[in-house]
Amino acid sequence: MSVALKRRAAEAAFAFIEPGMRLGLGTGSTAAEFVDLLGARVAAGLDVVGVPTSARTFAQATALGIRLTTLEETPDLDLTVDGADEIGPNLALIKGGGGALLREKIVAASSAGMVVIADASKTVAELGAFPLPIEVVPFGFASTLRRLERLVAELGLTADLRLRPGPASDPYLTDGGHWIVDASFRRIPDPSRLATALDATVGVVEHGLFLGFATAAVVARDDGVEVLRP
Ligand code: ABF
Repeated sequence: MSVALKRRAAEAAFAFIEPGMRLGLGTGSTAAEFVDLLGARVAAGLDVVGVPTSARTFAQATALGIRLTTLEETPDLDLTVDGADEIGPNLALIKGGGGALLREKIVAASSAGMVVIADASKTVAELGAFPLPIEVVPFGFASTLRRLERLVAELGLTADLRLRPGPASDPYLTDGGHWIVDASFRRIPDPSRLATALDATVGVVEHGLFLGFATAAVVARDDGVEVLRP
């Protein structure tokens, strides 16, 4: 996906921003474009406050001089702007390819609205081609993985522990100190059913199915921007 399209989607998201808003700030390369543009608007006088969804976004927003708060200080947010790995029917999302799904979901759940920014390659007729990230507690991992494998294997598919990039095969560690299993479902015909099953799996902290969160999606194409609603 081109940086120009990410930037175009990020720019168009400002149609949803009003002075004084309490914003959730997403993670990933598209969300980073939004934070970058927000930094410029803040420098030009826009007064907003943000809650970052990752250590990466915290560092970026701090460097840009964006005023930050926490959900402890500000538990109710107006709007979250974040990217996604897949955008399906009714704006059901797969998120978490960037490893920040837990904080992303908590921040989205604390927000009155959520605008997803993406290029058109992220829109799909059915979720599941992108492996679903599932955040798990390291304690008892082998046991949790068996439960997940049972769930996934019914469909003949696989669940793999995500590793850190590099030669050592250490698990990827989230900001919350958890690990991530990427589950290849290929097709998720009934996202709510799968979300319910994952919510009931002991050892799973959170999963990347975001159902009923997005209130709009700003999708950038070569010839312009389209706003999708659920
Ligand atoms: C975050 O960043 C994640 O939920 C999602 O996994 C990822 C999308 O990244 P990018 O914008 O770099 O494609 O939004």
